[in-house]
Amino acid sequence: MGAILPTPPIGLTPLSAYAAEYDWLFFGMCLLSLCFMVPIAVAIVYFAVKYHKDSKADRSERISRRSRLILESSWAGIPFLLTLGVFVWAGKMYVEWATPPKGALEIAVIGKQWMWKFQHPGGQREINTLHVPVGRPVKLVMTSQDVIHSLFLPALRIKMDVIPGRYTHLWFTATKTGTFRLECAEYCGTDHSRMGGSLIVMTSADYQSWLAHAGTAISLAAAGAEVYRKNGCSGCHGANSTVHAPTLGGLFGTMVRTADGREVLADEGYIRDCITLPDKNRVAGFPPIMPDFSGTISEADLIKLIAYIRSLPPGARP
Ligand code: HEC
Ligand SMILES: [Cu+2]
Repeated sequence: MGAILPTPPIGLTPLSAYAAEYDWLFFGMCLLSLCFMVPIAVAIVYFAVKYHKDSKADRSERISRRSRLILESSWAGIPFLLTLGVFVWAGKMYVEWATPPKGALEIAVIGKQWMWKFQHPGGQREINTLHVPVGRPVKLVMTSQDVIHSLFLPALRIKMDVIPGRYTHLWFTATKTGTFRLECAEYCGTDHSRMGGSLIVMTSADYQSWLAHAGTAISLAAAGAEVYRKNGCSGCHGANSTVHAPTLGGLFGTMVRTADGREVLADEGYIRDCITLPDKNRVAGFPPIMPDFSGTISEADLIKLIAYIRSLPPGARP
């Protein structure tokens, strides 16, 4: 694992074990390419000169079938095994990149022309600056309010598209404190080049005091309760409702059977789709009457609503 690897000698200092390992993979591939490219280039030039049309080089020697077989299988086989090794290493890193650990600190990210909006679980909001604690896994749950953006954190060697109508993820565990760059890596209009800011990694204690001073006493989930009430969700999903609608408490993370017979994981994206694209996943055993709230609930409110639904204990019907 990356934790035991020293920092590679060149380039921007990596800010996580993943980033350090990423650098080794990158330098390893460069080195491997050089190891093949240089001898092959030298051999091409050497043989081109030695056997050019008018040269008197001895061309009589014939290579035996057996040596040809050995030669050909080794120049096909050795690079194949080496690149397979690169593939396995990169595949392992991809899985690591794509699998946020359970219990990571979740921060909501909304990209818009031309700024980054961040919201912490306690409701603290910030623009173009992201404060995170050191040594703790952080998971970014990201969406866009307009066009496609891409959040790029060079020191962490991670980047992910931020897409309207969908949630994408990034996660990392920063290994040292400091201020690092944060950028949009997808051309998104006039001020794309200015759509950046900073990632500020703080000690756990500094982060806690930053949270305390950043205002907003109301958590994301509590703010979501207000969105839930305002939009009349309880009219159907509440305990006193006469409408036959599913219980939302305990829904998050379970598998839902849809009316057309599919099994869908109830993650952020699923709940979002239920609210903004209800026809996509009608729940089996219920009348298909969940209204379409697309366009009426903002991205920021959707994030709060999802936090609220996640916070409900199993069986709760508020
Ligand atoms: C008119 C009644 C009604 C209202 C209002 C309503 N829902 Fe629904 N909702 C339903 C019904 C019925 C279903 C199940 C059938 C379906 O998917 O259409 C459902 C399904 C859902 C699901 C999927 C549940 C599951 O078990 O997979 C979620 C999440 C959801 N609603 C959230 C909301 C939220 C949030 C609001 C308020 C913004 C809301 N609903 C407003 C009737 C309603
Ligand atoms: Cu952008």
